[in-house]
Amino acid sequence: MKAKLTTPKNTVAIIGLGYVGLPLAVLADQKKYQVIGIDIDIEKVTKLQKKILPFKDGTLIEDLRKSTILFTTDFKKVSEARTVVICVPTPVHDNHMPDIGPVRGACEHIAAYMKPGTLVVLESTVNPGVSEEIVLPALEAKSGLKAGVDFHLAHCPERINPGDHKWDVHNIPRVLGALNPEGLKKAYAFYTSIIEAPVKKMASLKEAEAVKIVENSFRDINIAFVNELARSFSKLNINVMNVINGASTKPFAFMAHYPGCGVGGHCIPVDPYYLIEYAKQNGFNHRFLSLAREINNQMPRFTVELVQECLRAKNISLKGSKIAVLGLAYKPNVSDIRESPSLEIIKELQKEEADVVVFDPFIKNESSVHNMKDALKDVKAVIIATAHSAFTKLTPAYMRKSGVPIIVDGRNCLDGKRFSDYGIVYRGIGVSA
Ligand code: SAJ
Repeated sequence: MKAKLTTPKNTVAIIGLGYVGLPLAVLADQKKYQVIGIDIDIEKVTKLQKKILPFKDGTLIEDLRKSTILFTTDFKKVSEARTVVICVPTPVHDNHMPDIGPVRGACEHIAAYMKPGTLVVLESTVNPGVSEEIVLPALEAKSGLKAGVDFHLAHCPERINPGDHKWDVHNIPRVLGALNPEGLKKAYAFYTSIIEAPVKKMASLKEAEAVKIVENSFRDINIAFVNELARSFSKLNINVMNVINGASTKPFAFMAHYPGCGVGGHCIPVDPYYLIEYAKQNGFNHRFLSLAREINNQMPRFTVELVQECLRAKNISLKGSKIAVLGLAYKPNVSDIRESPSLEIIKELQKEEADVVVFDPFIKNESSVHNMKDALKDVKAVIIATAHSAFTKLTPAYMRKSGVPIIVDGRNCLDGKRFSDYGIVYRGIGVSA
C-alpha cells in the first residue's frame, strides 16, 4: 500500500549542525529547499538563529547570512520534512569502542515525528551493518512505520574535509546505498539536485557504509606505514621525508603520506575501530588495521621521547622543564581538537612532570597562553604539534632571540637545517638536521 504523502516535496530536515550538517543545510537552502536545521545543542542553535557560525569556516558565513534555514531544537519539525538527513557524530569511547549513541538518539527523535513517505538518509560515518541493524529498527520501533514501505532509508557517507576550500559539500563526489531500489531512486534524486558532482549508486547500504570506512582506513594504514618508517630511519640516519619525496617521483602506484606526532580528527583515527569491532563480532580479526592504529597511537609518546633525548644530551631533565606545545588542533588552520595528538603529548609530558605551556592561535582557552611570546619564555624545548601557518613561518632568528634551545618538529613543517645553523637543536619525526 502506497504511503500517503503529507509533507511538501521540497522540505528537508538536517539533524546535526556541525562540520557536516551545516554546510549541507546551507547548500540545500541555496538549491531552494525549505530547510529545517535541527540540533540538540541550544547554544549552537541560538547562534545559528542569529546567523553566527558556531565554528570557524571562512567560506560558510556569507551563505549562512543569506540563508532562510529554520534553526531549531524541536524535533517535532521533522513532521514537516519529506527528507531527513542525519549528520550527527560517530565518535569512539576512551577504550576505542564505537559510540553509536548520537545516531541512535537522532533516530529515536526522528521516529517520534516522521510521517509516511519520508526518506531518511544517514550521512554519519558508520561501519557496515549500522543502517540495517541499528538505524532501521530504531526508526521502525518508535514510528510504527515499515522501512522500505512507509519510509525509505539510504546511506550517503559524508566526505567533508574541514579546512579544505577546494573540495566542499557541493563538489565532492559521493557514494549512495539504500534499502531498496525505490529508496535509492529517491535519495539519488535528492543528492543530484543539490550537488554538482557524480553520485555513485552502490548495490546496498552495507557497500555504501564500507566505502567510507575503507577510504579512511586506507589513510590510517598509510600514515602508520610512514610513521613506522620514520622510527626505523631515525635509527638508520636516513631522512624519511627525503625518501618519501623521492618515492613521490614515481608517477604511478605510490601515494605520499607523511609521518607526524600522531593522527587526530573525528575521522581517520576513529573510523577503523568501527570496522575492527564489527568484523570481530562477526568472526574476523583485523590484525593489520589494529596494528596501524597501535603504531599511530604511539607517535605522541615517541615525540616526547625525542624531547627527552635532546634534553638529556644537554644534561637537562624533562621533569620540571618548561616545554611549549605549539598547536592543539588536530590539523593545520582549523580549531578542531577532536582526538588531537597534542592532547596525548600534553598528557605524556605531564606524566614526566614537565612544566607544560600550550599555544594555539585558533584555540583560546583557560589552559593555554594567548601569544607566542608567553609560550616561548624560558622554555627548555618547543614541540610543534600542528602545522598552523603561524608556526611554519617561525624563523631561526626569532626562535634564537626568544631563547629556544630545542625544537621537536612533530609535523616536519620547518627546514631543520636553517635552525641548526643558528645553534638550535632540531629534531623532526624521522628527520634530524
Ligand atoms: N596526518 C598525518 N600524515 C598524513 C596525513 C594526515 O599524520 O600524511 C594526520 C594529520 O596531522 C591529522 C590526521 O592525520 O592529525 C587526520 O588528517 P587528515 O588530513 O586525514 O584530516 P581529516 O581527519 O580532516 O580527514 C579528512 C577525511 N575526510 C573525510 O573523512 C570525509 C579524510 O577522508 C580525507 O582524506 C582528509 O580529510 C584529507 O584528504 O584531507
